[in-house]
Amino acid sequence: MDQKKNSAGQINSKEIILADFRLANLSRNLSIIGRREVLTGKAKFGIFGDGKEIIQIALAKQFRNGDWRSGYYRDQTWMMAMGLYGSVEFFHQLYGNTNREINPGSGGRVFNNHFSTPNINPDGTWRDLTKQKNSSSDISPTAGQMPRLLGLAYASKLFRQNKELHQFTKLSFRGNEVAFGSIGDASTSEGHFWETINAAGVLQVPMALSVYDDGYGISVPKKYQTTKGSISDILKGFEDEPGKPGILIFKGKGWDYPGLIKLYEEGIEICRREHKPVLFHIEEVTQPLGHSTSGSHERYKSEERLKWEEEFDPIKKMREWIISDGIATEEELDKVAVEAEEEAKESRKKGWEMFQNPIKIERDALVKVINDRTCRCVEEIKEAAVDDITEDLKKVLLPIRKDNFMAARKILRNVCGTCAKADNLKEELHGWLKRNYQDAANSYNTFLYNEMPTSALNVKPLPPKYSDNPPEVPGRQILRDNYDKLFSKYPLLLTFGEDSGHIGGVNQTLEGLQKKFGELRITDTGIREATILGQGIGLALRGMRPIAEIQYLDYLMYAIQILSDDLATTHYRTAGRMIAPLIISTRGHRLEGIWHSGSPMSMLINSVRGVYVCSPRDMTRAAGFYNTLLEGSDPAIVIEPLNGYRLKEKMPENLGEFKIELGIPEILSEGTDVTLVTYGSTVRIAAEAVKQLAAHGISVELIDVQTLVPFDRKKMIVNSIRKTGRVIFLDEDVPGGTTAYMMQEVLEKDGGWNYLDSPPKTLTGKEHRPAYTTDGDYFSKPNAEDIFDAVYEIMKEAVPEKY
Ligand SMILES: Cc1ncc(C[n+]2csc(CCOP(=O)(O)OP(=O)(O)O)c2C)c(N)n1
Ligand SMILES: [Mg+2]
Repeated sequence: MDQKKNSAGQINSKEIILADFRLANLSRNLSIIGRREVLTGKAKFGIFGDGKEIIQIALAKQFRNGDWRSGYYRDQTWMMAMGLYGSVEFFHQLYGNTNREINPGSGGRVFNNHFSTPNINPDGTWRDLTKQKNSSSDISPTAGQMPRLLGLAYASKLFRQNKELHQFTKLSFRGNEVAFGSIGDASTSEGHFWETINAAGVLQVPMALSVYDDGYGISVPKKYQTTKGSISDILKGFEDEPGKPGILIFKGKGWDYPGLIKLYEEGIEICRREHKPVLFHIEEVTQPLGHSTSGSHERYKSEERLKWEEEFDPIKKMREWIISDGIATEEELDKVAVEAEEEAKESRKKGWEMFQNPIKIERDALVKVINDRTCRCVEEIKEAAVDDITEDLKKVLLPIRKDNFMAARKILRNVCGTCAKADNLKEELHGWLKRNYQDAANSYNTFLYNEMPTSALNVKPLPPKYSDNPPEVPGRQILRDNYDKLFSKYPLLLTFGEDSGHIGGVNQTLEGLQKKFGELRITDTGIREATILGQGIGLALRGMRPIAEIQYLDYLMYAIQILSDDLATTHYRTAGRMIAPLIISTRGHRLEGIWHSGSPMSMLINSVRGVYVCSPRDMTRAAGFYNTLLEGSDPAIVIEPLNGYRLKEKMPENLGEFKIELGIPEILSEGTDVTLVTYGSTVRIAAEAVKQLAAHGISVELIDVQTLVPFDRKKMIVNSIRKTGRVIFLDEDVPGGTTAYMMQEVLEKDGGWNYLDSPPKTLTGKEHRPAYTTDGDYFSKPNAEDIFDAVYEIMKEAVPEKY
């Protein structure tokens, strides 16, 4: 290899430098062509990595097998430099190609330049993560990548410091992995950024974050984003000092190829060796094509800025450096640049053909079905409509599947049903639609939940076993002793949260366990719900089994963005190739006060589809859910009933073993008049009302749904309604909240309306947040008397002569 010392004193081969120059050019050309594809209507939206090419080439040089990335939509060159993204794939992403073989990162489900690598095999088993370069899956919300980045870095710390984990050689090589992050300058204004930086400093984790400072967040310049206009200046207080561990801050320039290579080499070496968080503030970065295809930057950048951006274009600067250092000639570089441009053009062509061909094949098959029809309709208007729609379809210039389906469904409306079955166009069209809908559903409507053998839904239930005379203990002890078994059973299990460590949780469910299992497994964290969640996601992506503690359900709101945008969509947005089996443990219901209600369940279930939601009525059930979830591989939330920690329950003998099936309600008392459906803490109040109603001759079937997602997989509630003919849905959420959800599941989805003899009813909390004190609670949430009256009223309406 032709080696040469460059002006920065580094040894670099000409071959590598030219390959880097070629990649930068290729990437830039892809961005330019990609933008054009959107502006000419071939793709819907585009966002690109122009201006950030050189930084990412330097950065990628330090990325080793086993390392992790959590970045954003500017990282195309980085991914290409690591061999994880090809130039044709670039177009598959841009067009939204749903073929998972050729567009594996997202299967066309998300915007372009959102990446991922698989962490599991198709059967759900873990891949050898140390033998591949790993990228977590990008999300579009700015700074949304930060909480997860913390978790990816934290995993390395655990894999290094907890010797018990050294056996998991496919997950980590003793924690030597760096978690690389990237973020734009403007996104550092987000709270997630600051929460993550602070937590990384506290935890001392190998997190290497690059801030690409191009001076703008879309059109808004830095002076509106960052105090003093410099993120590294204002982060100074976080900097490492002797005896006061913090973060290391490096500064570089986005166009300085040799400087950036050196900078990253130095910074990453320390980060990897010492597990020190490092931040690279990369200034003087350009964005030659503007923010995205949604607008042009000439609208907001001054003439002067635009001129500067041209002058400091990193590719232009790299070229100047290569020439001035005598590494290659202008002609050599021109040749490389032309080759790169050709590859980009060629890739576009291939990508477009691969996107269009299957759509055209689908269309042609449809047209053939119509043209081949032997039976003509006697109604001329209908015949003409069929022909017109078909002709219009053939004329569509840039066909997408929607055109085919719209045409097929409109034609269907105009086909007579009078032809013989054999040559019946209606039948043919139905067949075409069914086949192709199935295919489209596979492309767009799969992988919300784990459907692999590792699904928690496949875990076999095992009832709690009791001795003849089981001791009755406060519920929290059942959880604690169950955890004790789980921590012995699963070395990869850990839990962390506010007050979880030293004191063993605010409700003492982890009492004494830190002492027994160590601070790395039962850990206190700062008050930072979003990054507690992200910490859990990062750990789960790396094969650990985290239980992230959120002190109370109401505080989950601080983390709902990460929970909803990141965790809940991980499996779906990677078209099934990543899982993050994070368990979130929290407690709720029956608390008093506006911010301690524990009630906003519909907020949860409607924003976290993709995550299972368990709402156990007592601690035995809660423990059973943890036991089930740890045998499966799905993200889930367990909401422990807050007022149940001190209530006595029978202590099972098979702690750590008994398991409760997800999605299977339990009938707590059999009845014949009314079915009463509820969950969580309200079960106890309902049981009290059921007793009172029995004394007045009304027989209620009380059903605890146990898990809200999945919901009643065996239609047990409908079966109950068949018997009673009446149903009431009860909880302490807002009107139209979770009771409405349950009602839809039972009456509409499962067909329960068929068996109703009385109108269905919901009984919920008031619309306002619940007020403080027992009285506040009594008048804010349903109580036993309310339930009594509601049920009594149904009966009175049904059998007025009796009640
Ligand atoms: C939470 C959120 N708010 C707003 C947006 C819309 N948005 C997308 S990119 C962007 C600007 C980001 O700027 P910066 O972080 O500097 O990154 P750059 O695009 O400049 O590389 C904005 C406001 C978003 N995606 N997410
Ligand atoms: Mg920016």
